[in-house]
Amino acid sequence: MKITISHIELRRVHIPLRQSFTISGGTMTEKQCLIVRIQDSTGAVGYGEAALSSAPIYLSETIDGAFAVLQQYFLPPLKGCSFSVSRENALVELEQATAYLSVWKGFEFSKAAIAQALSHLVAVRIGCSLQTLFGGTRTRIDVGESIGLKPSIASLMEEVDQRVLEGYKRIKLKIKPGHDLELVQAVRTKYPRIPLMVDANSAYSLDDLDLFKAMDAYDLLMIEQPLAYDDLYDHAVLQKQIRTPLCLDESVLRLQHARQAVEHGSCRIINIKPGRVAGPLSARRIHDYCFSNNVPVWCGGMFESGIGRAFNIALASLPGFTLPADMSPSSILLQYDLVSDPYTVEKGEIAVPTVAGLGYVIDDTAMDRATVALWHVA
Ligand code: OSB
Ligand code: MG
Repeated sequence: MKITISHIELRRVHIPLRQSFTISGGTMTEKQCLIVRIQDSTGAVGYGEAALSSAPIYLSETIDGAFAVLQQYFLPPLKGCSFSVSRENALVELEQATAYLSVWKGFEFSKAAIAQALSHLVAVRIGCSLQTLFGGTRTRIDVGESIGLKPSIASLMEEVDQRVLEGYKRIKLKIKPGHDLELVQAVRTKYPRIPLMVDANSAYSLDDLDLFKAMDAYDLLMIEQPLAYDDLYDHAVLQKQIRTPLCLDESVLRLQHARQAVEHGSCRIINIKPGRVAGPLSARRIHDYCFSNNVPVWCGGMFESGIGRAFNIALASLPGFTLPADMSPSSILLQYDLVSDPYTVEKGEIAVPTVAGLGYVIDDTAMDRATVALWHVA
């Protein structure tokens, strides 16, 4: 069948967080993101989310920059464009439909929003779930919680206690220089056996080697992105000197980086965030490479709304995603969601939707309430 894009909308949405979230680079009090909505000539609709932060505290792409680039470059060429899709060949056809984006450098989260919206639209038109579209097999996803930097160890322990009680399958602690070993020590002393890991969001350098050697004593599942956001080399130097596996997040933006990291020994685990790697198709390629090279992967998050999370869940159901995902539900992260039926986490697991399309129902009232800017391709 043929898909002809007739209408494209871009929104900036703001949703207050239930509690502020601090990583080594700064604090977020509000979830801000961009939502792309693409409609075809039959009236079918696809949504995608650029799950960014407003300040460049994670990577360099920001909401304002992404909005401008989507407006000026990425979205206009799609209007009026046509492509064929079939159930048998949908992923190849989606690759072709998004190939025009590859001439532009960077802006992975913006590209991801388009790839998601087109994937959603294709899933609707051919009548399959996102899981089926991407080739996922798992029926449930294991969930871990990512806990931000807290004002005190007592407040950190309170949140850890609650999540352990609720059955979350792994605890991830954000760390930064001066707030690291004592957090790990406190949690490990109280919970000798829970799967525990830390995420530094690039806050350290090789000068901190002794700290990472000391972390080897705490049986951590992994240390996520300790060194620079664009580094592969120093991570390999560090990995050779410690036992705990390193996991890369920020440093892997596409398949080539994953391959270089694995070949060079920069990490033993990769966090695949579909937004960071320019969308679900690229995420699948990285998964397939890691799966065939026995490198475990897991699905990271960027506090996506129910829209972005739908793609993360579908991808996390692929067979190589063997470690718990950062997939806490909107009920603990956001004041409200952009879907009316957000998923829940029961005993640390999420059921993967099997219905055709996104798997969740867009809440138009919530979407309008969250919208602070709206633009259409003319
Ligand atoms: O590095 O994983 C990260 C949130 C903002 C910026 C960076 C990160 C995070 C998270 C979010 O840990 C976890 C989630 O989406 O549940
Ligand atoms: Mg991370």
